[in-house]
Amino acid sequence: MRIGLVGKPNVGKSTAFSALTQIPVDIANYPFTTIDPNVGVTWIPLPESCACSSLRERRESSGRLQTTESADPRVGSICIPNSGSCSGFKRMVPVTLVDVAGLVPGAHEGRGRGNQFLSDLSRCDALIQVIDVSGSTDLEGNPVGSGGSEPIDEHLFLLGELDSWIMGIMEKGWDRVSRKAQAEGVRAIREHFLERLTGIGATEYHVAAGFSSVEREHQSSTDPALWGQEELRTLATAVRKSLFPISVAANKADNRGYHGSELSSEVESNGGTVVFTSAEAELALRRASSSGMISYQIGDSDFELTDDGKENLTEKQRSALESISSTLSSWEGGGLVGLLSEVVFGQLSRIVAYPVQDETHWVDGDGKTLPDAILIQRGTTAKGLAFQVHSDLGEGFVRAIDARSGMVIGAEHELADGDVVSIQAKN
Ligand SMILES: Nc1nc2c(ncn2[C@@H]2O[C@H](COP(=O)(O)OP(=O)(O)OP(=O)(O)O)[C@@H](O)[C@H]2O)c(=O)[nH]1
Ligand SMILES: [Mg+2]
Repeated sequence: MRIGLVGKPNVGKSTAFSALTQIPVDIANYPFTTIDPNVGVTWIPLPESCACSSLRERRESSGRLQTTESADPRVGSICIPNSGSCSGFKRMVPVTLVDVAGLVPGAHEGRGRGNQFLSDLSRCDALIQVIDVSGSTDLEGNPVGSGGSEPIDEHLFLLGELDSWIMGIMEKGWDRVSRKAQAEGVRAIREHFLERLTGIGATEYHVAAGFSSVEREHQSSTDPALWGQEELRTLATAVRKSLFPISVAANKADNRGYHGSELSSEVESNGGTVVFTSAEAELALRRASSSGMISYQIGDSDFELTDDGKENLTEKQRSALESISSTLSSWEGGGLVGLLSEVVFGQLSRIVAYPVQDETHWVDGDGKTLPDAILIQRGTTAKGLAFQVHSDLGEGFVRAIDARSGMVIGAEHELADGDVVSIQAKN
């Protein structure tokens, strides 16, 4: 799972990146602080309890495990994650974040940093646009104090730039291809687009979505060989929508309450979500936590002072942290982590599957309990999961076993959320 943080310069993309990944990066109140992209990993909790809670129940009811003691540091969890963690059956799974340079109007014509860096977004499953809702920066990211750009303008120009970028990729060689297509037919055109767009992650599915969109919106343009700018733009927009679903972090919300509903309706009508955030506030809590002053879980708005904190923080520092936390808890949506979870589990409809080797004990070859929690697309089959674990496992797939029921499942069986699956393959 890979998510890109995009937006105009100076909105808090790097601040959000740093709050989520705990990686220190350059943050400053002027445009183009970030030039080369930052890439890092953050962790989000699965919406449902980890499968180790079912395993624990089974073991307890068969008398093979005592009930949890109150002093258990893992609060009942018995899995051994290869990556991430699990405590109180709250299983954390990794999400890769990419924080790129700011985008300004006209980027596709080379303005600002141009749009070369957009290729860094190519393999992203979704984008989060960070928007400055405080009005403290103009469309180019210059600090203006107040009265900066309108959030809806910030959003629409970004969509336009992404479309122009995709269109620029599609247009290379178009004249030649459209001439050729007059002899060879539509297939040559579809192949051209696919060839041009695979580099940014598009498949036949995305190109087909683009073609359907042109058919709907330009009903008289039946011959693709004669398509001009308008049809190509419709195609680019449709490809962008299916390739890069977008949600919005309405950031710097600590600075000014923003009540515009125009942005929300635009984003939501395309399947996205808007959540109020203060990346700066979340980063401050995160820093206080890593310096040992407070105990704070990323994604929470509450914290507790540690003994160190009680001893070392001044009254002013304490009340600053408290005011940050009360601001964060006054907003719905769970801040940056809440937004990420909504993108992954809501907008992208990801569910989780736990591949194991031994369907009786739910362990891998090394005896590790439920080591992997893999995010899969809803509708993924048993064989699809096998491929996601390893191409050898997919190619040699023989059958799988649903470890919860003990039943054999075939290659085409669609997995459900939380399935524990043992895959048997020829080696
Ligand atoms: N008030 C407030 N300021 C914020 C918030 N998030 C970030 N900032 C400030 O906004 C400025 C820009 O933050 P960055 O994270 O560098 O922004 P960016 O979008 O990465 O900027 P570029 O890399 O230049 O595109 C910094 O001064 C941050 O401290 C926030 O939630 N509230
Ligand atoms: Mg930055």
